[in-house]
Parts: sequence; structure tokens; C-alpha cells
Amino acid sequence: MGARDGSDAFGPTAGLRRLAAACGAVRQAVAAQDAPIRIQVTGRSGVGRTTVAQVLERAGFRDVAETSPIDAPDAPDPVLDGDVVVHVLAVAPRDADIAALRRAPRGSTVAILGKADAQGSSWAAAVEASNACAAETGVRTVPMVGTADDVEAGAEAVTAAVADCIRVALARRTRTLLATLAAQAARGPEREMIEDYLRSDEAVQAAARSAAVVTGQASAESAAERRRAALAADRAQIRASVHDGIGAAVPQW
Ligand SMILES: Nc1nc2c(ncn2[C@@H]2O[C@H](COP(=O)(O)OP(=O)(O)OP(=O)(O)O)[C@@H](O)[C@H]2O)c(=O)[nH]1
Ligand SMILES: [Mg+2]
Repeated sequence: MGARDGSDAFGPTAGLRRLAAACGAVRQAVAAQDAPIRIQVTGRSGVGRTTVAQVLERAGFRDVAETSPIDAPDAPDPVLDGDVVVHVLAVAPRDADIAALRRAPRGSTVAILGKADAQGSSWAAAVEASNACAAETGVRTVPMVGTADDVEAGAEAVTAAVADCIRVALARRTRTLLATLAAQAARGPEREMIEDYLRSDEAVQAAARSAAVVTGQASAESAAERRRAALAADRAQIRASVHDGIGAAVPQW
């Protein structure tokens, strides 16, 4: 399989390259757009980070790096500054996982719930646990069962989720680049050249495509947020009625 980095949709295009060649002020911003997408695979020690990184590399993703473990005794947590973060969990997420996932950038982070087989639970239970993790953290979570040599289940969903994260990361980059170009045009001597580019079909289409990806991701996120809030309200109501029921059953004297 060829490299999968989403650059077909959002990589620097001919017009952008021409602009960068002609206009020194924007060269750095265009180079940032061209930089490879860095995928960090993180998680607690022994959860399966190397295994997941190998699965991603075999699927054709480039620039995949395993971080040092999170929540390791006497060691600071790794800096998660990748464009995409893949957070591996071994079935039940610990507090440190939940905290990290709650802080993680939405849309460019995915959690992988691994080792369902080793825990003796069924695939259906792993799917349910993934959904519970997603509901709790707001981060898309997919189950996977595998070893370094072989993935038994879930590899396709994992690669699809990582590809979606890359699309979101690239769309954010495009929006940053277009905003930087507009700011440069407003103050720089090469204003006309930059504005010509920003008015080009290429730039207008890139703006529309990246806005659609980022907005789509944000509205999926707010729908998930609404579901989480409804779930939390349901749970609170159940807790209150159980509490009232118990209260009512206790004789008051
Ligand atoms: N049964 C089972 N074993 C797994 C699975 N994923 C990984 N393993 C095994 O778990 C062990 C640890 O996996 P690694 O991928 O090395 O985990 P890691 O997080 O990179 O571990 P360290 O870098 O040593 O902290 C290896 O023996 C893997 O073969 C899985 O889904 N099921
Ligand atoms: Mg490892």
C-alpha cells in the first residue's frame, strides 16, 4: 500500500509552491504546510504501543513514533505534540489515560483499546468498553486485537480512524496557512502577489474543503457532547430516583 498522509487533499499545490518560490515572506508558512504529519503512539507501559505503531506502518502511514510511556513512576509524561496522537489502552482506561484523553485535541486524537483477547473478554465487550471510553472522554475509541506479527481484529477501523485524524490535522494546517497568508498580505510589501493567490480557485477551494472538514468534525463533536450530557443527566436522574426510593423505604421517625 502507498503512503497514507492525506496530502492528495490538502498538500501544497502548484499555486502555493509558485507563491512560495516568488515570495520570501510566505516561504516558511508554506514549508510548515508541507512538513510530514507526525503520528505519536502513546499510552502506559506495556499496553501495546509498539504493536500499534507497527500496524500503522504496515498500513502505509509514515512518521509514526512510539512515545515514552505515560504515567511511568519517577518519569515525566511524554510531550504530546504530534499532529496526530494515537493513545493505546489495555482494556480498562486508568485515571491517567482518562485525564490525558480529556486534554487531547479533538479530531486528531484516537484511542485504541487493545488486548481484549488477553483480558478474556469477547469482541462485543471490547466494542462496548470502547464506546464507554469514547462517551467518557470525548475521544473516538476503537478496539483492536493483535500482536506484533498479526492483527486479528480491528485493524481496518484503526487505520480508518487514524486517516480521519490526519485529514483533520491537515485541514487545520490549511486554515492556519490561509490565515497567515491573509495577515502577511495585510502588512507586507508582497501584498498583491499573496492576494492574487488567495483569490485563486485553488485557494478558495482549499479554504472551503478545510472548513468543511473542521466544521464537520466540530459538529460531530458537539453531537457527541450533547449525547454525553444527556447520558450524564439520565444517570443523575437514576441516581436521584434510587436515592429517593431508598429514602422513602427508610421509616421516618
Ligand atoms: N494477546 C495480546 N497481546 C498483545 C496485544 N497487543 C500487544 N500484545 C502483546 O503485549 C506485549 C506488549 O506489547 P508492546 O506492543 O510491546 O507494548 P508497548 O506498549 O510497546 O510496551 P513497552 O514499550 O515495553 O512499554 C507484547 O508481547 C505484545 O505481543 C493484543 O491485542 N493481544
Ligand atoms: Mg514499546
